[in-house]
Amino acid sequence: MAKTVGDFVVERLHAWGVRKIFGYPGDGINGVFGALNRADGKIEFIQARHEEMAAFMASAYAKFTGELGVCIATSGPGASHLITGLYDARLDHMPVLAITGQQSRNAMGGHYQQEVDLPSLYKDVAGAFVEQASTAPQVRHLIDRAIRIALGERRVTAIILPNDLQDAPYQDPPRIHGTLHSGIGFAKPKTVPYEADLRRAADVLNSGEKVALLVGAGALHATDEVIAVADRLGAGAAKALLGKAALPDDLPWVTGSIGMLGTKPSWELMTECDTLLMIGSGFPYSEFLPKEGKARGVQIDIAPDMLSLRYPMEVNLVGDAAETLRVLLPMLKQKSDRKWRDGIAKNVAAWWKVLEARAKEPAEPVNPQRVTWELSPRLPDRVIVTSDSGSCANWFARDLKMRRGMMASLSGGLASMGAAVPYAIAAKFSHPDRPVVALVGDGAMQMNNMAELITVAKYWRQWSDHRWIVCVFNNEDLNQVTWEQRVMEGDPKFNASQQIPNVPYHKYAELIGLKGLYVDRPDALGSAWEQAFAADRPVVLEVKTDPEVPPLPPHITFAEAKHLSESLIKGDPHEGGMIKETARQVIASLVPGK
Ligand SMILES: Cc1ncc(C[n+]2csc(CCOP(=O)(O)OP(=O)(O)O)c2C)c(N)n1
Ligand SMILES: [Mg+2]
Repeated sequence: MAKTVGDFVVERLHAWGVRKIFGYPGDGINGVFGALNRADGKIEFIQARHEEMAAFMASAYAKFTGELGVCIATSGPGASHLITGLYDARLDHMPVLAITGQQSRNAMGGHYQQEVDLPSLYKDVAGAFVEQASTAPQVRHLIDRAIRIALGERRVTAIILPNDLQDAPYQDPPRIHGTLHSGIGFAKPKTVPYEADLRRAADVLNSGEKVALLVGAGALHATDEVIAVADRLGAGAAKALLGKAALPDDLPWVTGSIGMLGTKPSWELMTECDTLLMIGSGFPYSEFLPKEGKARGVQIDIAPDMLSLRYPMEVNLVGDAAETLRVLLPMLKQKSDRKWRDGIAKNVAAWWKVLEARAKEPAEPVNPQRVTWELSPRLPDRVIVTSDSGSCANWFARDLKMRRGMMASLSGGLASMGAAVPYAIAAKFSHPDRPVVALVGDGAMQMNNMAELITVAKYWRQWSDHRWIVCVFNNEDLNQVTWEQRVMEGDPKFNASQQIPNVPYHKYAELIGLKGLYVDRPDALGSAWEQAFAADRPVVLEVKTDPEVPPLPPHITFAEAKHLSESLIKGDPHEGGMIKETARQVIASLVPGK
């Protein structure tokens, strides 16, 4: 059989180093699937339950490996299903290539079945490069450009392949006018600022007396360098959500998460510092950074378009975090005054005690903070933790203590529900030897994570380490948003939109061949985690948690506190049960002035 365009696509992807593709089949892309089959395992195809989940997997695969993530889907509905997962990659700056089918070239423009204007649909999410192929000799440069642009610019790119073209004989571009002759390969450059700019940055940092660091995903590979710079500057460091694994939480000057899901010591660090060094972070909420003019700022980012966005920086350095900090370090003077750093460490130590007390507050039946509090000391080395969007992201951000060598991620920029289980599956395809834990709300389980457990049931036997645990926070509520309605809008809980059915997640796990555990007493949590980590197969650990424990920001504003009391007065359906000691204490400790 002559080589088809589909065969060439697979061969070229392989030549680029692609070894795994996440996706779902359909007749619009069968020409490429046939070629994948003929390639006899040169590229592993991983079958998701839904194209959106395949795109989340590709995004997470890029996060956990640092390589290109690839997803594939059929024309029409398959291609449109990919979109949310691709936006996840786009907003978190991950290199992902989407390959989709399309109707036959002869049918296009004819209101044909499953004909969607895919170049237009993909124009935003894959704006860096999206092309629909029309001839065989064009396909080579489409693949080469799509991959090089995705890797080089850390963007999403897309190639759309009409189904008849996939089956057409492959043809290299002829040597005539109007053809392209592209090649493969991309080597990541070493990006470091000029010395004069580093000196300007060093001057700002050397003249500060209270230096605060904010590290994000761009610093995940720069742990040693960040620690060395922080030690030299006597600084404290807060971590943006995607930078959770950039610094271990056992360092006394690490203040943990920042922002709505943040900690009090991070808030204090940012409000009291006189100098801010931001490294590899796109953390969005400026109100959690120093007041404009209160601190001098230096920022390091690999992407110029992320510089001086959230705070007007005095020195903006385009550079890789590790490389840049390494050359900056010798220019920094050792700070001798310990007062600032000792103060931060005192705040941090006190805060961990507050978190412990909050986790141990009684609740009905289990306090959700207790779930992550009990998990922290039991986390195995090298674990990968993922979280869904929802109230568990608060406990993931605040309560979970990361150690050196662990990884953690979630849908950061897009903050989409439904990402934790596909992320945790991609974690295993990235590092089959690492244990994996996913934290997920019940709403997100029902949305799509439950279906994706079937993917786990299909593949877990091929993972060298079988420890894969999803912890479900069953609170029969879309709780994060319920609290947003109360605190930010001053509205009572809207039962019609917020309440969700009770589902026996642990029993569902057993039905599909996984292990199910159920906990409805706080003192059973520790041993449940231990059982889950000791299991011989993936586990669904379902915990019945209390929806009345507020996942509030570390400082709520006066307006928010007022809204909250208004919603209570206006008759929240949970009014009776809600004004409990837990909620009252937490709120009291958060209202400024108390
Ligand atoms: C795709 C998507 N839809 C809606 C939202 C808005 N949203 C954020 S958190 C949340 C509630 C999540 O509920 P659940 O998964 O049960 O977690 P809980 O907050 O109850 O712990 C919603 C609706 C979102 N982030 N993503
Ligand atoms: Mg819930």
